[in-house]
Amino acid sequence: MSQHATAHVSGHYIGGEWIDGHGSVTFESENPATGESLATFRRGTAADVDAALAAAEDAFEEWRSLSYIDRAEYLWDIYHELRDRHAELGEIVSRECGKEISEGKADVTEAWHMVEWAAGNARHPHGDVVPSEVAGKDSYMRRKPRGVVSCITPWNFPVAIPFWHMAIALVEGNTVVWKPAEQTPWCGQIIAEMFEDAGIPDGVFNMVQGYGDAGSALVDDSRVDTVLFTGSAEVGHEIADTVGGEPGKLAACEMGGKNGIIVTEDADLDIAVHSAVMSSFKTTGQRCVSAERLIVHTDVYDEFKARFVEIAEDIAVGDPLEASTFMGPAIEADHVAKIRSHNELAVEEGAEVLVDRFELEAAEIPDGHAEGHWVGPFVYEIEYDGDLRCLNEECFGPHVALLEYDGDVERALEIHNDTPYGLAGAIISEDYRQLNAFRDRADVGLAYANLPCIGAEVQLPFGGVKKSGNGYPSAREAIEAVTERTAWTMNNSTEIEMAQGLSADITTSED
Ligand code: UN1
Repeated sequence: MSQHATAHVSGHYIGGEWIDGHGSVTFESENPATGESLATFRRGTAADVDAALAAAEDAFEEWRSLSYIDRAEYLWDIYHELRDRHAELGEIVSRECGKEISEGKADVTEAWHMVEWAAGNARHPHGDVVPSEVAGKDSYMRRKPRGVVSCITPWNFPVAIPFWHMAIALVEGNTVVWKPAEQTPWCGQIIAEMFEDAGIPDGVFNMVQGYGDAGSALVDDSRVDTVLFTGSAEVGHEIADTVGGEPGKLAACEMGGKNGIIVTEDADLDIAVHSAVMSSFKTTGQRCVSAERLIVHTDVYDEFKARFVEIAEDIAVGDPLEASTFMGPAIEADHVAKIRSHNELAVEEGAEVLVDRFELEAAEIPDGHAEGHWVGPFVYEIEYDGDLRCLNEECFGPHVALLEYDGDVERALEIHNDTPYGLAGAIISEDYRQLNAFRDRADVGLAYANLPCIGAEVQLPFGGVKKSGNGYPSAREAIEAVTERTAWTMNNSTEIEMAQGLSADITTSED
């Protein structure tokens, strides 16, 4: 696809073919930094999802009968293409979702890391040899694919997260129907082209472009064995509820957070300020692991506040394609409105506003970018109260609260854990006891010490607790959600001998 494909309308990839599908509605991919249209796509319908699921179901038996290593070969082709096209694809990510260019490129890097992990894992053991009580028995834990996997992915990691889902699902022997986020269909189109270039057998990988209605069709259909979802808590909980009622079907939902960083009285403040700025403002606060709460000990509060505020006042918001930019725009106009309402809510609840760059000065907006969805940092301090909505509801923007605490690390942890979410968090301290207290007691799936709470690597399980996840981590651990385990026991003897001392004698009335 060319870099300006507005004249052309791109369709869906189903059963090894590019098709227009059943619907007549199209939608645009928009550059959030300029408002310009990048390309036009067909909006998928329930009938298109139906066709894709039929193709995926048809392709399953043949695909599962290949070896892991043969299946992984297709992914290695994609791995090389991702690497070869790094700069080009990084720029496309930045243009389509507004992340600054180093983040656009890191998204592509994270994608090939995941492909490398999943395809490399094809040569690693996939189960365990388990001892038996009975010498003549061999027991094994084996894995087999679940079948058809639906993947629904977000716009903020438009290349990496699709591969968190699909690389593992495919290597494990499942077939896939994927719906990319409606904000980033261009990245979706390119990834589908890569699968086509790799020559993946027809129907093994399918992509339907579209909105939530296509996503619902992908969740509801009885041919789907696993739904992999990464996105908002609102949608994720709906999916988990729907799927929970269907026996045999499984949903792995990774959602957001109201992530916090604790800065104790023993913190190195250079590390604290650096980590907080990265966690709150990188990706314009639009990571599910971004920090919206900074919980700072009273002994270091004033100094931390002064240093953090000074940077927030000045942080470079601008054209995502410029290397000097730290924060690009928000993804879309509706999201800007949502960020505004979170900022207003904090004020209504008594926030003392320290930095308000929500409306950027005209001079801060780069030339030719007036139609972009610009927002800057919003920093406030507020007295901690567990009932405040602003401390419980995720904004998904550059919106961050400073909370002063007094007392020991247990007090900081109490505040830290007092949200419905539990995805990521960090502690900044030079005292190893405080670090270990956080490691053991923070209600999060991703915990960091003396680091930002963003930037997890793919070889770690990625997932949260409480409202942030439903118990099936993504990335490396998606393997659990796309396979069934079989406990396989084989007898090498001609006698039947049972475990637990259970008698294997058959007695009859004659005995
Ligand atoms: C997300 O925040 O939506 O840990 C995903 C990170 C990235 C993935 C983030 N590897 O920051």
